[in-house]
Amino acid sequence: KDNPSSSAANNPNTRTIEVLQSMCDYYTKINDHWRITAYRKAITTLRQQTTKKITTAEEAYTLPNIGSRIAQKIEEICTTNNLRRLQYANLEPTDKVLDLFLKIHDVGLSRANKWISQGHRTLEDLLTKADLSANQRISIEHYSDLTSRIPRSEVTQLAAYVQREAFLLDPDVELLVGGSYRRGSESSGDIDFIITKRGTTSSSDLIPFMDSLISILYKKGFLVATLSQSRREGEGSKFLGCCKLPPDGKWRRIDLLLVPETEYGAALIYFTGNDIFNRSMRLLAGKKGMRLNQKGLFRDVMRGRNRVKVTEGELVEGRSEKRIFEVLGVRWREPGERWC
Ligand code: DCP
Ligand code: MG
Ligand code: MN
Repeated sequence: KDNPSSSAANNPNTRTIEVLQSMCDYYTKINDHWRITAYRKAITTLRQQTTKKITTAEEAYTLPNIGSRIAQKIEEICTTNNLRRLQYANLEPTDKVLDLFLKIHDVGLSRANKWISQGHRTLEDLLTKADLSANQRISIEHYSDLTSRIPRSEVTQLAAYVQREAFLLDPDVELLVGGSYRRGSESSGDIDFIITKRGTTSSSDLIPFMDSLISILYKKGFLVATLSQSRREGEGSKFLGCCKLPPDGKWRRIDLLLVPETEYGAALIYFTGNDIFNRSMRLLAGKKGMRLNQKGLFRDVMRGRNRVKVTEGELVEGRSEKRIFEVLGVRWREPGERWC
């Protein structure tokens, strides 16, 4: 029989197992039997992976007894060397501060921990003593607005406001609200617009429209901040910012995503989510020798060493959401059914 300690030392997944084990210990403390079992099974599977480090959720999910949620956690552990949820689970005072800081736009674990190690404990500390980017400052100044959920009725109003201005600029442009709103959630963290127009083949075709829309929405007092804006063709053109219903609505996070008609179906799937559903769809595409991303479903993607992509492959379908489900051989799921 193997010596358990020596095999543990050789297992490239030791660190991951350690973190999962402390999650499991936590669930043991709170008597969550279902999760205890799920974590134990996942740990057993990882212990058997003695030659390969599992670093992505996709890889993890293909292994026996690892579900999509734990698969995602494995990826998070490998990328951050820790797990946010675990730190929330313990009630150390610094963890509450961490929780507070992590909700600031663009702040990840390393930034938040750095502030903590510099002695900052409150938002006021950050505003007065920390070295902040313009976006971090905006996000802290409007912290309570930006971290509160947006009621569905308000998302509807915000959407109507943007759609009206967009229609006046160009009646042929279509703006649909994706994300949690499209899945039917009673409240959302932000508002995600997917913007397209018939006849477009590149997101850059929509950039002049986006520029005019943004400028008019600023003039009207609807847009109040720009967090980032990308006009690059590769990952698509988008605007991330903050808006409010004039004259004195709460500050809300808004995302505008420009999508050409040729990619609309794939973009709808991606931006409707949820993220776990997206992972399982991409995984399924992979199992069928295809690749799904926010631009389309592709076949014959050439990969070289270390699975690095050599070519994008041949586009199978991009326009139609329904068609992508069909080609993948999965039953159509209404947006409200797209979680896990
Ligand atoms: N998305 C994803 N993977 C990510 C982030 C996002 O697949 N890491 C996709 C799925 C999400 C969509 O983009 O549904 C929109 O992202 P949001 O962060 O706005 O998430 P939701 O709209 O789903 O939820 P929320 O109500 O918190 O905004
Ligand atoms: Mg959203
Ligand atoms: Mn969003």
